[in-house]
Amino acid sequence: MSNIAIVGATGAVGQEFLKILAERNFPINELRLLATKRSAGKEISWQGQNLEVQETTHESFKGIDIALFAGGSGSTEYAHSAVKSGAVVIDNSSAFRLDPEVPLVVPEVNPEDVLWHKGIIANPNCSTIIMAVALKPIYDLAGIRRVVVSTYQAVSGAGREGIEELETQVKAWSRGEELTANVFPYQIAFNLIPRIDVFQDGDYTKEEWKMVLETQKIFHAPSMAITATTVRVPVFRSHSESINVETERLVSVAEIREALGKAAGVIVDDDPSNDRYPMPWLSSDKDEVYVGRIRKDFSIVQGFNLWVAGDQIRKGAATNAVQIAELLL
Ligand code: 2RA
Repeated sequence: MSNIAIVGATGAVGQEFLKILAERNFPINELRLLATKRSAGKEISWQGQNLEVQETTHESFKGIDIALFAGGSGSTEYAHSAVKSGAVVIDNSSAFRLDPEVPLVVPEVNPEDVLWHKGIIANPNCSTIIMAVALKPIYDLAGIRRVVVSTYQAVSGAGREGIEELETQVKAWSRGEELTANVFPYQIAFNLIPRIDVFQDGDYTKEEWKMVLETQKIFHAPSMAITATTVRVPVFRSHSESINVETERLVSVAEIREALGKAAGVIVDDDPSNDRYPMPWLSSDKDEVYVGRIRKDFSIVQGFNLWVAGDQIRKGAATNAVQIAELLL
């Protein structure tokens, strides 16, 4: 039985941690809920217990075996203190993901990397996790030379505030009122915004660079050519991704579909004649990554197209982190 701390326990991902730990019957002796001063004192009911949220301090981790960090600035401030107290940190922020001393893990892809952690294990970005789960069986079957991905990312990727902004704008629209944008740079209701996070080198956004660099690290494939365009869409939950893959070796669509069908964490939902394909409606509140629209890219010799949908709060964050914790048991 482990002593577990959740840092950021009151946010969207923190709340999902509680749900997933309960669903998966994670063996817990003590569960310590930590958050900012503003949330300290709140009571959260979990598995028949009333747990009081404590303010996160550098002394909060005494006796903790595994500290799950939901993300945000708390990671850089407290992760090393948690490690010094003897905890293994599983961090959902981007702070340590590209640190060569920190493994970046998707359990279906590179579980063995937890073996070399030095106290911190990084949870990849949600859109990266969803893509990596879908790419893994193709990578094992035929190798991957190049990936071109476009994402369609739910507003809940920006947290509870993102959900509230879409709801408010849709209600204002239905009443014929003016729509205001605060969380996103423009109105998101009935709109698409091709910008997630800040713009960086080459006019790629930070989200797009995450997909490129994190995927190369997870697959230990720095030469895997990847380009990404990440887009915010007016969907509440689940990220969808259009993925074009060029394989190293010649394979058929049937071989790819078969490999995906056998892959851990994947559900193939691909029957165009019966209008079956992945959608956020189907993938939300699930841990599996749904893959469909599997077809040849006729424009190149070894090209394939996939359409993927996955719950970015579950598999894209909380479930992936808890699965990493399970690897430590
Ligand atoms: C987003 N992946 O969707 C980013 C952070 N969760 O906003």
